[in-house]
Amino acid sequence: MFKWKRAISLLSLGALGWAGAAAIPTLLTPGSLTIGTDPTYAPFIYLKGKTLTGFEVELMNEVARRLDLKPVWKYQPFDNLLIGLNQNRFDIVVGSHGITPERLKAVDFSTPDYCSGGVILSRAGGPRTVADLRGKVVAVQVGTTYYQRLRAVPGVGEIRTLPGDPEALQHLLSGRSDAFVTDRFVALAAQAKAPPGKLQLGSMLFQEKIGFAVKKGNTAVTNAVDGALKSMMQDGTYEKISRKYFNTDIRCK
Ligand code: LYS
Repeated sequence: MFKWKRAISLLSLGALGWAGAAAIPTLLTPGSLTIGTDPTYAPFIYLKGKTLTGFEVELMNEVARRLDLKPVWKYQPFDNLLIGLNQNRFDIVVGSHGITPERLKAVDFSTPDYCSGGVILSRAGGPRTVADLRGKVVAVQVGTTYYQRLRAVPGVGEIRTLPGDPEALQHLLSGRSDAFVTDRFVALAAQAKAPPGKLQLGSMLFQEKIGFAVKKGNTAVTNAVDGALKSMMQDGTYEKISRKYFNTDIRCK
């Protein structure tokens, strides 16, 4: 018996594969999606042993699957990611980048893949509000929106910029800083990992839309990724991945 269902699904798979490859003539390596990232940002992008994992990693691997592309991940420090993108090292950057007017001058962004914001994290008894930061030492990762926003807070004693999020957290845990400003979900994950009662979350300083960065004018990649992301948001895949990490759906409302 002729298997219609199978024939149709094979046909559409073929069409999808063809459409995916044909629709992105600007890929650095045909058939692959070369992705730049900094894997030090749990629970969004991190290494479990040698395996790269996290919310944005799972999202992008699924985007690549839907576009019939092999995801090839390359690691760079956060501060070099957008520069590397403009030097044609990657097709796309997955770095939990906030979509800001400054960054939009240098790169394009996908539609936001989640919404979050910067929060004050401190040791129990430490600063919780913006007013509490007066005269205090605050750790933050270099090149981030947290650094940018913190600079606008009047009266902060000292801003310590650290190369990575883990180093900034260490600064706070060891008492070299009074507070650490980072993403709310990163702070929640750090709090859960620390000894019970050691860390507390304070006020949210600002909210931001996060997106994947693509080289300016590379609309073939941006449109393909947006299309895959949209289908994942519509068919429940996005929500499933989001609930796995956060117990809630973190798409921008
Ligand atoms: N969302 C922040 C930003 O856009 C932090 C990004 C990830 C830092 N490892 O700068």
